[in-house]
Parts: sequence; structure tokens; C-alpha cells
Amino acid sequence: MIVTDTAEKIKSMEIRGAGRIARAAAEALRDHALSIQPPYTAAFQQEMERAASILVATRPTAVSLPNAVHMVMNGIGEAKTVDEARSGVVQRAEHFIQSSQHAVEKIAEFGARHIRDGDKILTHCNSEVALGCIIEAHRSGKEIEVFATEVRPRNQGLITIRTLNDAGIKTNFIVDSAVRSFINEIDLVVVGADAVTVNGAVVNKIGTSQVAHTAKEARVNMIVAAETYKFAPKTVVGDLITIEERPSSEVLSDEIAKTLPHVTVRNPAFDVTPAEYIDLIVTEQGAIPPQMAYIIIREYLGWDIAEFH
Ligand code: RI2
Repeated sequence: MIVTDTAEKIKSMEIRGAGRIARAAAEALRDHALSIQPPYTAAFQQEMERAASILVATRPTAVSLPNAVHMVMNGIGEAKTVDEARSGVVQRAEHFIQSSQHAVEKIAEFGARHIRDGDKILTHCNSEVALGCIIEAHRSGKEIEVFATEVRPRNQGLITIRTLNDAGIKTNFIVDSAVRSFINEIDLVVVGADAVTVNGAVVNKIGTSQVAHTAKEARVNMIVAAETYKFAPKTVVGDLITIEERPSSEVLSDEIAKTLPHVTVRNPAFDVTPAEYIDLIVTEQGAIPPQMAYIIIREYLGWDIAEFH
């Protein structure tokens, strides 16, 4: 089944990256809506809500996922017929996918303007929007060089260096713990986000806050590339972002782990960088200081506070 298939791929990280999982969820909901034949609208809605909750439960941190699902499902209960409900879901899913792709392009355009000719840029993990900014700066003729971290334990840095290499960008591949050794060579840090909270804190791949701390100490600016659907509406009413803790086997094989009965592996996938470490968040609506996160949530996310209760 389409939905369980997509859910499995998101869980196993075959589909990964906050933007990509959001688009994959919208696609799965669209295809599911097209494949079911419920007898009446309430049954359609119930089945779609079941599918939506399977998708949302796959990974808890990237808020792009529940935001995308919310946008696709919003208004489903108002349709008078099954056909109307179905075409609403299809339309909203298509709209989300297209506007997400458009956002990625806009952020690349805006973000590239913050990169100067000759800059050495550090990036952590694999963010399509962060890389979009870097590649656009290169494409527009700026001579840049990138330092990309390895990103233990899932090694997303390998995807990053492949993409940068294919774009013809001079790239240095470093282990995560080498960031401080190189920070004095760096002009700008550019990373992505899985979630942005109402107080402008950025939740991103584990290690991002260490990079941010190192950059702050060295007075190196840090910008975050994040589409507006990565801002977390429920943080307005005090919800916290859940940090996903992934299987220990990603860090240490079960074979070795079982010889170490006193050792517990901890494997949080994300950490939180406070707003004061971040100079700008580049969204498709323009760049904002992180302290303006609330405005993005109010203006662009369309959640009604009443829905949170
Ligand atoms: P884009 C990723 O999470 C990384 O933390 C990355 O910075 C973030 O999502 C945003 O990615 P994971 O899926 O949406 O690798 O910018 O755990 O591609």
C-alpha cells in the first residue's frame, strides 16, 4: 500500500531531509485519495485521517511533515461528496508539492546573495535548501569553497560532497570533530532546519549546535535555510519539539554492543541551536532574524490556535 510504503521509507530514511519527507507525505496522501473508493464522505475522511496519522508518526522531529499533512487534509470535512473530498486532497497535495519546490528555488536565490565571492562556507548534514544557496552562489560566478562534515552516524555528508562535487564546487570533507580546527578559515556557516520554534531556535541534525557555538566563538556568521513550513505552529502554545532518538545500532553494531553490558548508546538525531547563535533564517518569503519566527507562523502557516486544544 502506498501510504505504508512511504511511511516505511521515511522511517528507514530511504526518503530523508525535512523537505523531501514533507513532499513524499503529500504525494502519498494524494495517491491514497485516488486509490480508495469509500461509500460516503465520512468514510473517506476517516480513511484519510488514518493514513495521515501513519505518515505523521514516522519521524517526530521534522515539523515539515505534520505541516504538509495538515495543509493537504485541511478542509476535508467540508466536502459534500466523496469526489469533492478526493479532488480537494489531490489539489492541496499538488499545491503543496509545487510550492515546496518553488520555495527551495527562492531560498537558493535569496540565500546565495548572502554568500560573497571568495567565501569559504561550512555546512553540516545534507540540506537541499542549504546546498541550493551554495550551488546558486557558485552558479552565479562566485568563487567559493566548502567544508562539509561527515555527519555521524548516518553519514549524510557523503550525499553532500557528491552533490557539491557534481556541481564542480571545491570541497573539503572533514570529520564532525574537526569543525573547531577549521573554523578560523571559514567565512560563513550555512545549514538547513528540521524545525524552527516560535522563539527562533533551530532544530537540526545533531552537531549543529556545536557548529553554531564554535562559529559564535570565532565570530563567524551562521545562516539557516528553511522553508516557512518548517516553522512549528504548536510551539506558540507551549509544545516542545520532540527530538528523535534513533536505534543504537546506527552508532555501534549490536554485536559489539552485546559485549559491553555496562554501556548504553545514546543516539539523538537532532539538537537545538538557540536564536542568539543564528544571524538569519532565509525563507522563501525573504530572510528574517530568528526572533521574527512568530510572524512566519502567524502569517504563513494557517493553523488555527483552536485546533491545538
Ligand atoms: P532539507 C535533515 O534531517 C537534516 O537535519 C537537514 O539539515 C534537514 O533534514 C533539512 O533538510 P535527516 O532527514 O529539507 O537527515 O533542507 O535526519 O533537505
